[in-house]
Amino acid sequence: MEKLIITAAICGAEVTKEQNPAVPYTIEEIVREAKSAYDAGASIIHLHVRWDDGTPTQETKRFQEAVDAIRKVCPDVIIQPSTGGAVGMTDLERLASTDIVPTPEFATLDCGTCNFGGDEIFVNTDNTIFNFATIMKERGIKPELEVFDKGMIDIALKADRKGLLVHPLHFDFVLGVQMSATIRDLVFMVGSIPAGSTWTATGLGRNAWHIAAATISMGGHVRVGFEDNLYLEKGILAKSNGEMVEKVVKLAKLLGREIATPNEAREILSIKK
Ligand code: KMH
Ligand code: ZN
Repeated sequence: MEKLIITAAICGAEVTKEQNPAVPYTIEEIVREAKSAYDAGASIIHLHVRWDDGTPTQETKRFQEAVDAIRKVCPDVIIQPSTGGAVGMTDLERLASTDIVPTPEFATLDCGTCNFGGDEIFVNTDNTIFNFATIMKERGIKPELEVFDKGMIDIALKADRKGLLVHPLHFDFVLGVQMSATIRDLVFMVGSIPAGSTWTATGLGRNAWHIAAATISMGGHVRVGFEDNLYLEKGILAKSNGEMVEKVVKLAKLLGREIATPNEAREILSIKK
């Protein structure tokens, strides 16, 4: 089996220090969390940034500061800015994270509108998706196709039929937000993407670990981190993103999968550096 790529979603836009004091807000905290994940075996950092008070922002300058600081301690890591940002942000605001220098090699592309709990709706119209895909293609940014249910795979494939995506496609199945997170769900999603695509899976909250174990066994790649889950196990808060990455590395060892370095991850995902 291919080596395992571990993505650490270290911060997110929604989780807070009230929920877990290790959630990073400041640049120093973001760097600390990125380094802990990288040292433990993550080859990709999925990046959101915050102002020091925890408010999410997509401001280019703040992203640049975070990326430059992460690069100093994790020189070869793949940094994947979020273009999802936070619920309620405009498309222009969301894309500002990709205006950093050098242009990011990878970024998320959310492929549909999704219920985010309570009254929150994460809006991604077809035009938003096609526009983001066009811009990313023009700028040579590989999109990670974020899909929160099967319909979003179909929307991504619509973008593909319009010629807006470059193959091989890479999907991230985010299970447990809008769609449930059973192994049957995961198998269904994996069976619904084009042959030759690569995929990562993310289980929200308590779904993190059975989804990680199934994904490692099925040949996919794993995303963990505070954005998705605050607990190392039931009732025990994770002290760092690194602790969660370490748990994935242990599972991978038990299941006989080696861990990919950042450059091996670039190769597997056909990312140009
Ligand atoms: N924070 C969510 C509204 C992404 O990073 O592309 C969107 C999100 C997805 O986290
Ligand atoms: Zn995100």
